Amino acid sequence: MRSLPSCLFALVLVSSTLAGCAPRDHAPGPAPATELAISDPWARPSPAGVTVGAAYLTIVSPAADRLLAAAVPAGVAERVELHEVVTDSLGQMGMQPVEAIELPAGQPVELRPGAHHIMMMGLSKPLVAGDTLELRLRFERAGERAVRVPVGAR
Ligand SMILES: [Cu+2]
Repeated sequence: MRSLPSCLFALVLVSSTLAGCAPRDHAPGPAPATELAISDPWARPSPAGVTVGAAYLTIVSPAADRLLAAAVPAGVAERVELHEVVTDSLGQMGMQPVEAIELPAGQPVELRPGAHHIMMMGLSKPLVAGDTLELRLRFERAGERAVRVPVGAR
């Protein structure tokens, strides 16, 4: 499942170069990415009784873009926020919502524990290892993308 987004990406590349019909042997190395790529999505299982959960993934955008919002299907969570992790003047770690996550052109932006992440608040049921979360991401330039996020410990 983890390789699904990159497989889809490869399919898009193949179909967009069919017109040129270059033989594979003579292809001039990897083409520069023209599509936003999302890889390695995962969500942490949530312990029973905990109603918040976090999802992580890596985004590479060919052009500068911004992740503006994330959403899950109705009934899964009350709301979904983009969060950053901050350390206060006492050295205490906390997290807070951000308006957007900046995506510099061509640079992988990793949402991971201890950094930016997607926060689900008011989960109607715990996230259980083996489940899949249907996440929708909204980008300023690239528009909407659907991501299947496997739930599992890392
Ligand atoms: Cu958070």
